[in-house]
Amino acid sequence: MSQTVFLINGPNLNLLGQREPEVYGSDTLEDVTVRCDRLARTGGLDLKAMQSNHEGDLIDMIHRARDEAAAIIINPGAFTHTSVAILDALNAYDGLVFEVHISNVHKRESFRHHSYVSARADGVLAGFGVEGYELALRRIISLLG
Ligand code: CA2
Repeated sequence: MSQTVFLINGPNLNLLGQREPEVYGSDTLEDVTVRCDRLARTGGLDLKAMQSNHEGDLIDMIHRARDEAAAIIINPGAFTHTSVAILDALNAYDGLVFEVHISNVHKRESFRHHSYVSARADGVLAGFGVEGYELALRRIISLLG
């Protein structure tokens, strides 16, 4: 049976492609998910994608990953910079974790420079636009394959 990768997106990322294209590009979250889904299948993996604006839902999904996923790709949105609870959930997960930010958070306001999630992540991509999700997935395919 194929191994599963969870693609988890946090608050406001449902608006991708609808606002601020100069920062986040013009692809929608659906576009990103379709591309990642295709790439995962090419690499022999299943992809399960979810987005939520609610911290508890993201934590519940990370808990589900403990039994269901070999890797997580997560863009926690603004919770990146605030959520010890998401870090705690990821610390209770044994698989691979890749943190993705569409924008280069280090080139932006100083409150975006710190990430709680990076303390757990096996890799961090920032500033590669939405291609960052596919780059993270390529790395997972090469590690799991
Ligand atoms: O660069 C990233 O991917 C971020 O995780 C995006 C978060 C931001 O708070 C982080 O500092 C960096 C914000 C997501 C908001 O997404 C939108 C997308 C399109 C239009 C409006 C918001």
